[in-house]
Amino acid sequence: KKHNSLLIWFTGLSGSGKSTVANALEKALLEKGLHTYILDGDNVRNGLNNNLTFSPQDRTENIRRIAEVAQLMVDAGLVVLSAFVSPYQKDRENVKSIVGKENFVEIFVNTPIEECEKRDVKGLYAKARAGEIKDFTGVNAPYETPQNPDVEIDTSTVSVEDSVAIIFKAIANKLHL
Ligand code: GGZ
Repeated sequence: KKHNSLLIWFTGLSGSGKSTVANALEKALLEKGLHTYILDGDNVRNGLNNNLTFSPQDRTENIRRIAEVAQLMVDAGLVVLSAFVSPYQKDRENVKSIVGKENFVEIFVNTPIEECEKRDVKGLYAKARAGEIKDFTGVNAPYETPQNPDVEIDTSTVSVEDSVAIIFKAIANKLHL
């Protein structure tokens, strides 16, 4: 492989800690001199994918476009960290086939929904419970548990720092570190 590039795919419920861990991991990778980019809801759903809802069909299209963008970035030599709920197994498998299995690492942020809901950073769980959001993952839309993730972390019991160390160890080999 020409570049030190990789797609690090975080999947998990809203509030599970995907973005927090991805941001901390990015810092560690930057310190190693790698070139990185974070894809998340803030920079993708507000722009490229601002015509998509949270219906099953639109989530599939959301993830497909993200995978194609990530593929270009991996091609350009970046370590891409992505933080999307990505609740469907078939969508995550499609990402892996788009970027190639040798360029793909799956991180399952398996924080219990009770903890995610307790955090409720954006108040979305409360709204979903009140019936104000339909199709909210974990409340009234499914989350299909990853069957064979490369790494699984629970941010209710493992610190961000330790989570980064665990992931770093799992990917160091692939990044020739
Ligand atoms: C799940 C939703 C929903 C619904 C808005 N279901 O904690 P957040 O706020 O920042 O992360 C969630 C984000 C999920 O967008 P993704 O693009 O990651 O989803 S998917 O991969 O399934 O396409 C949450 C917010 O958007 N949000 N409505 N109904 N999360």
